[in-house]
Amino acid sequence: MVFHRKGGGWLALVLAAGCGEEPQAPQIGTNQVTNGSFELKLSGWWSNADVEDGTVEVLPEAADTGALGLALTKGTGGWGIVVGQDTAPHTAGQTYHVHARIRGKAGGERVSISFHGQGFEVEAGKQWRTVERLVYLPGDSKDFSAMIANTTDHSTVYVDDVAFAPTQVAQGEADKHRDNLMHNGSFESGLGMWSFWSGSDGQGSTSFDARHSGYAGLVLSLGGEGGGASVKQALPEPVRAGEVYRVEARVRGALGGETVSLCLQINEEPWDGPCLPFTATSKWTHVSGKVAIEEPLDDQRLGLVLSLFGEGTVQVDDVIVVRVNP
Ligand SMILES: [Ca+2]
Repeated sequence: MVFHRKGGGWLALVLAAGCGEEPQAPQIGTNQVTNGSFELKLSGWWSNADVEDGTVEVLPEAADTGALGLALTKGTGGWGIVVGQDTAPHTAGQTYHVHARIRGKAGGERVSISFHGQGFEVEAGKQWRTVERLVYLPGDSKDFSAMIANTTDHSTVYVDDVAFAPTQVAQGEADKHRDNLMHNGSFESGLGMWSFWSGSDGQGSTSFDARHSGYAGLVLSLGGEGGGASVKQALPEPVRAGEVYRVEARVRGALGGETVSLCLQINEEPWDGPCLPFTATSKWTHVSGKVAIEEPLDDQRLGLVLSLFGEGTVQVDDVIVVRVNP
């Protein structure tokens, strides 16, 4: 995903594309955190260093740019050593852009970043890396915190240039569908609300080239190790026996012949639930079908799971789940 900040850059992209109807790249607004560069030491930030086994320091060797940066050192107690900042409330359906520069003292440290309760995890390397993600906030929330945590025992993570900014994104077909039970079904907010899983070497990301509508779509790929790669999103409410859902998605294979399935699946062993298996072609295909909820799944919380099986790459966009009966 390529991001464009307000002013400069975006106009050039429109002119280069030569078309006024090109979908709009994410438009990043004003940063909501103060002192994200830690030049004012820990001003504006709170931490849990007084209750957890670890330290929160601002040090010259933790700086990527400027004079100072943040060092989060975790011991063995608790979940993680955390810094946070309370920011202005969001409204339902808003997207935020998250930016940070991160480096691990040893490399391989796990870093958890969240905004208003929507989070993700990244791994630090021994060199500075840019973490840049979109998060999607489905509803109102009582949690207004922006948080960064080092969750790896006996390790130190350096952090600099932290920003959380409200972001305008394009609306795809799945977003415009009034009864869609999926949030961010057109992947305009990156993988916001979706969890990616692979049992082997699978990858999941969003890109402009994978769009069917809007500005972005999902790319799922698997290498020679096979197995599977999936994205999953929980339905907002438990399902009832006798209900019928229509599930649909737009899918295009890199070569054609890739094996994909769309399932409504329970979120625990034995992973039961109705599925629509299909084979991708090299052109966009509208996969659509109805699935019925049977008695054993009554009152269970299901998720939509879209999976790729076997080596290959598929593009996916506009995932829609609608309850059609009763
Ligand atoms: Ca899209």
